[in-house]
Amino acid sequence: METHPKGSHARILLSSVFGPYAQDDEFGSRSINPMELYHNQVTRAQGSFSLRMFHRSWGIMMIQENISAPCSVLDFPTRKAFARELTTNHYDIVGISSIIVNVGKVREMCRMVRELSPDSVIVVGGHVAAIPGIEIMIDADHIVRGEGISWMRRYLGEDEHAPIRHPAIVSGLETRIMGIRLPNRKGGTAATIIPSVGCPMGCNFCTTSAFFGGKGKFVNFYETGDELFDVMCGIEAELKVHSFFVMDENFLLHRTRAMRLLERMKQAGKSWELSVFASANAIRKYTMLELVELGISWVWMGLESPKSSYSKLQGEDIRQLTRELREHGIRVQGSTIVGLEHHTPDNIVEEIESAISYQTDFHQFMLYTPVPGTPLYQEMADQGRLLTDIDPADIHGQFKFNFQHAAISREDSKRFLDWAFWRDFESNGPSLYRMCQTMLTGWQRYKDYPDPRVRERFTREVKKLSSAYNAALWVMEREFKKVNRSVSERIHKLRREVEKEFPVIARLTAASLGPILLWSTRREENRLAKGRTYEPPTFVDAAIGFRLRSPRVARTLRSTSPLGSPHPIAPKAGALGAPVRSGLRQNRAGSVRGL
Ligand code: B12
Ligand code: SF4
Repeated sequence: METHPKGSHARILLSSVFGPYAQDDEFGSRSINPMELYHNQVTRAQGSFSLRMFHRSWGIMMIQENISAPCSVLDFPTRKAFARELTTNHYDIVGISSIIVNVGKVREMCRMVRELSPDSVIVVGGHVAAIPGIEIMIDADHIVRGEGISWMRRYLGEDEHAPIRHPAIVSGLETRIMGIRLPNRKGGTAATIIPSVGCPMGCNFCTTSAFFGGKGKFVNFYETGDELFDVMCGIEAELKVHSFFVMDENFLLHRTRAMRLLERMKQAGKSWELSVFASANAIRKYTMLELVELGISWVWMGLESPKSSYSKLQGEDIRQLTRELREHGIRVQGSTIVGLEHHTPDNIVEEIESAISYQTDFHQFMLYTPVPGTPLYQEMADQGRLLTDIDPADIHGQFKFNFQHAAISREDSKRFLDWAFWRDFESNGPSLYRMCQTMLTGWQRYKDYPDPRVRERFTREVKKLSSAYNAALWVMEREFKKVNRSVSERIHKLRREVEKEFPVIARLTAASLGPILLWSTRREENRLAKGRTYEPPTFVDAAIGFRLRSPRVARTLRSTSPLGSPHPIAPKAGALGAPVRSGLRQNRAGSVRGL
């Protein structure tokens, strides 16, 4: 492979695509597609109760940490900030990271680099590279498919097999719920840890599996539980966290690694909490006690329809598994695909109702979507079923089908999807309430557990439940009367239970904080109704040696420590103008009869 003539002396800029994101524009931003995880695809119908937060672009942070060349990361820039960076510093290499929906922004950024920094080599990586014919859609010198750390190391003439260093990443930023922005307290937010990329299961629609090699393949950054344990200890010390968001497509599939991690945690008395992604069959390889002792406190799993070819469990098994997990204090985030091949207008409502009846804490709904690079995309292309006039900015599973479904029209795909979100909210209540339920059950079950690590974890969690969350329950109970009285009664019952367990603190907080939260919730509901959206702040993690010329951009100079942590700059207020698609008011109109 060709290497850069300056090797490790090349000066590098790695950037994510520019914002704003949550508004419609000519570069492919869409109001329906904010730069948020929950509000984009999980709690989007939950109005002011939706969990709002941003996540940094971890792929380029990982690359930055694992090359020795001087490298700056620019995250969530505006177009202006990107232009300013290109003209303030001279970069030999400009790397752009993107997913498929943002290909229009990548095209514009390549154009800007050619104009403002004509000597720079342009490297484009991330999922956008999977688009067939991308080479002629954008003006880049290198398009990198798959794992980027090893590619960049090779390109710079560095050792691609050197151990992977993990940056200290705060998993979520600017968390907001019920109109309140939570304070950025050190250690208050989980750290992200990325043990591997890809998934060997190779489901034919799965873009992350396909991108990193497909069935039977994946890339492990940390092979063993020991390696993982050491990395986690480093991050724990740096960020003062006990809680980790484990960004691995199927963490529990790798049982030997997980069980060794548990052994090390026990030896060292680590009372960690892990939020993981795992398939149902992988979860079933563990007993509940193993999961609890390993600190699994949140699990994101596919709830494949038992009638689909992807199903890993039968319907009753899924129901039992989700119930069992919640009874052991493990929050469940279910993920349901809407518009599978066997779905028809006659059976889809029943299938969605069945998924909702599993009563998970969170529920993601996604349209069945052939994404470029996946086997499913190829199949659909071979069958001539891809809709060819769809803008890539609209192919993300939260809008409408991009293929000809046998029984469901493109327009109806959106209506079923929107209805699924609303129906889950209406019949199960806000996810915050469901989480509180799981937390209480877990605490009641494990408060006297012999292992002090486990007791400590549940006590930590329940502290929030007995204080601020109980005030939130008081608000949800009142506000939900307008939506579904029986859910409001369930919330009331839970609040009473919490107050029985913690009579003084819980009542006091509900009485003092409750009215304030009620006010902020209603204010937020009004803001959302007027079209308020939120944008992430811009970050510059500058390498030592780069100039700080722009007076408007405060940066962080990267420390030489492998765990040097990034900081935000120039926080930005939410942009007004986008139509709201969720909330207590709007969605009350959503009904199955409307379909
Ligand atoms: C965190 C995350 C987000 C964050 C945003 C993060 C950000 N700052 O951009 C949030 C939650 C906001 C988000 C939103 C969305 N996301 Co998202 N997200 C993820 C998630 C869960 C983790 C990404 C990650 O960090 N992975 C770990 C890192 C190490 O891997 P990586 O990013 O792929 O990077 C590696 C390589 O790709 C490569 N690489 C990456 N960049 C570059 C750059 C260069 C120069 C080079 C050389 C290499 C390179 O090297 C890296 C190391 O190997 C992935 C799923 C996943 N497991 O990856 C989905 C994923 C990336 N998201 C996806 C989608 C579709 C979306 C949304 C459209 C929501 C939706 N409807 O699903 C929105 C888009 C928002 C917007 N307006 O742009 C898809 C992308 C599909 C595709 N083929 O394009 C994924 C793969 C999920 C999925 N399975 O469908 N997302
Ligand atoms: S199990 Fe999940 S992560 Fe793995 S290939 Fe299937 S859908 Fe993708």
